[in-house]
Amino acid sequence: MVDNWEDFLIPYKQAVDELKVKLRGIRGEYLKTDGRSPIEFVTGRVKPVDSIKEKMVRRHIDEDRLEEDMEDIAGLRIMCQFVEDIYQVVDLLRKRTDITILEERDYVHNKKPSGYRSYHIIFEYPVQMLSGEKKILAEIQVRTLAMNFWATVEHSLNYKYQGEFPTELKDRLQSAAEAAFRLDEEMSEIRDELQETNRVDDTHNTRKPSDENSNLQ
Ligand code: 0O2
Ligand code: 0O2
Repeated sequence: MVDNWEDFLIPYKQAVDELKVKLRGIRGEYLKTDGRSPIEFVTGRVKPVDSIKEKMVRRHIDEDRLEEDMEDIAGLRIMCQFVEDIYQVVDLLRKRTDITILEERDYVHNKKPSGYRSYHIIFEYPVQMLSGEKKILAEIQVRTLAMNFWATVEHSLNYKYQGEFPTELKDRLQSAAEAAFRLDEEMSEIRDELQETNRVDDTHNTRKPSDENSNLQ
């Protein structure tokens, strides 16, 4: 049993705070070295006690098994501009030595029935407590800005609606999720075409002097 929720959540809060600093640090490092980062912004939260209790009932999780069975008490979100950035961030997370990945769920290419898309990573993270090291479970959701827009609005509609959506509204939410994904695909295509245009321009620019030289010969 959890005697004191505030005390129980201390290592989770510590983990969220530490990981926000670390992940925002990666963004800073990218911006400094490359001028652009696959991480647009990072948010994080400790699951509120009411939501923990609601999920315990919904998922039949025993209070004594919370630490082992509830993976998202500490949750972070990484927002990216492009779908490709999601996989770059995931690769980066796989290489980190401060987190031990236990499970990956690719809802980007295997969307949930609701239309939801994101890449979820469940991992173990060691927190240094007064009493020594404590390993906790945590979750990082990696998604594009468009996926985040859809999930945020759908989540708040769901919350307000307090129950199952009528079928017609479910269908419309699913097609809104598809529209968001098409937007992601279109933005990636535009980026690729711009890069191609720049590459061709660069090739022309670097060729010019030698072209001029060959004219001189
Ligand atoms: P900046 O300079 O505003 O970018 P905290 O721990 O207090 O820093 P907290 O309480 O976790 O932040 O807030 P939250 O909601 O998790 O937001 C964290 C960061 O994400 C903040 O940036 C927000 O500005 C940024 N953010 C939230 N929503 C959006 C959004 O829709 N678009 C963009 N681009 N950023 C967003 P910083 O790093 O605190 O500072
Ligand atoms: P929060 O803090 O409100 O975001 P379950 O929680 O049982 O549905 P499971 O199998 O434990 O799911 O994990 P899953 O499905 O990999 O991830 C659950 C989390 O993903 C949810 O957390 C949401 O954050 C997000 N998510 C999954 N499906 C949807 C969806 O259809 N719409 C939106 N908006 N978000 C979704 P929680 O528990 O809801 O917590």
